[in-house]
Amino acid sequence: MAKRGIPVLKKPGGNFCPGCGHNIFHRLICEVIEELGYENNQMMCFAIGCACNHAAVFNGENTMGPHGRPASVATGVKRTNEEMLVTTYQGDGDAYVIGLQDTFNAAYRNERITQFVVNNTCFAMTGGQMGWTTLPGQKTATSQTGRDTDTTGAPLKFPELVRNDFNAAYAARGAVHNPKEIRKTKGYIRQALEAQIAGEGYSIVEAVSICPTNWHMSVDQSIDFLEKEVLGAFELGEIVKRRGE
Ligand SMILES: Cc1ncc(C[n+]2csc(CCOP(=O)(O)OP(=O)(O)O)c2C)c(N)n1
Ligand code: SF4
Repeated sequence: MAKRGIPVLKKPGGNFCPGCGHNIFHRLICEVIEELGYENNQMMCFAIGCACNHAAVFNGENTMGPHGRPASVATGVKRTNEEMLVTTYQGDGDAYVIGLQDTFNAAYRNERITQFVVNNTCFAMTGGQMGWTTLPGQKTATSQTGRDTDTTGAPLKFPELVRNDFNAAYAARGAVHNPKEIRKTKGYIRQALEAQIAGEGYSIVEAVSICPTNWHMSVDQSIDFLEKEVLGAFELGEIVKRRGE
């Protein structure tokens, strides 16, 4: 059997907590970029949050912007480098709360970029505050009696929003907590990047992920919570399929 190597874009090590889905999702993206032959012709745009730890484990070109702005930075890079594979690597707080305007406008304009977003139902790096992906009733640092959807709205499902209202090329939600879902998520990443390469328009892949540190659970308890609660609110699968697929 062929030996499985570390993708050239991925440095070993890193700062993610044990069990965190960030590292797995990030590695899958690195694998697919290399498999598509774009490791020397790509730009990954990121900002702040645990997602910014990506910089410690990424061997390729990347550029950091202010919190929430990766979609706008990626838009600028792509419009001036049309042949380059341009991606963002973000948390849900970055992409869907602080950066919702940037993410929304990039998708609305059908920019030829691909957004990768880790949905761990909170702002993780700063201590697990409530975000727009927090589940109804979920306790966080800023919803200590549980999220009240009457006063804070219901969980935001951005890929579904793209399906309903925009002309996006591809949108999917995967998970990375077991081998079956990891394999499927890698397929979604490939579809999203191939859509960009083919010039079909905006693409996004969200990965639902555990955050044992801010959920205040063990890794096993976190996986159980993810399967029983989080996946009940965030359905996995391809949400916008590529036209002609
Ligand atoms: C404009 C601005 N507001 C707030 C912060 C503080 N801040 C830094 S990281 C972070 C949380 C990021 O959460 P998320 O994007 O979900 O990523 P995760 O840590 O969950 O991967 C926040 C609120 C900041 N750096 N800049
Ligand atoms: S705090 Fe949560 S999201 Fe951040 S690295 Fe740790 S487990 Fe991952």
